[in-house]
Amino acid sequence: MARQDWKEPLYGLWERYTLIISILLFILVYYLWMRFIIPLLKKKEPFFGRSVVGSTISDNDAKLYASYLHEAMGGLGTTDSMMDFVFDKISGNKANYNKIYNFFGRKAYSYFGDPWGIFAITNDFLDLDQWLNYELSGSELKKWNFFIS
Ligand SMILES: [Ca+2]
Repeated sequence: MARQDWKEPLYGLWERYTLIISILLFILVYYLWMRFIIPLLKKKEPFFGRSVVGSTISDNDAKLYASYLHEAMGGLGTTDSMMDFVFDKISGNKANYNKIYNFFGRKAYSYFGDPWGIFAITNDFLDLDQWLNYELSGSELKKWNFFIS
């Protein structure tokens, strides 16, 4: 009787920790699975770069703008100001867009706004055209449509 009196609270405490640790472990395993294993297992289609002949932005800038676009579209909704910034830098030149497109490559896309596609469904590695199509609508999409192939 007396033994149970001191054992029970300890047991309860232990239970609580195992629950927390189990949840954290589950999240960690899920994250690693989605982030590293799935992309390895998945056979991605070959990615074909587009012509950048006549582009006026440097490789470094294109790389940077690709990361801006990823950031602008990755979260919930779309950060319009960042999209506009890059749109202006492209300055109507399709080769500039293509350069950014090439650096963007294919990125995990999730439909409910987690920035890095951690919870993306297996097949959802999308190129920049596809990202824009999912993220933009109305006049915003019309603006970018000239570049999208
Ligand atoms: Ca988004």
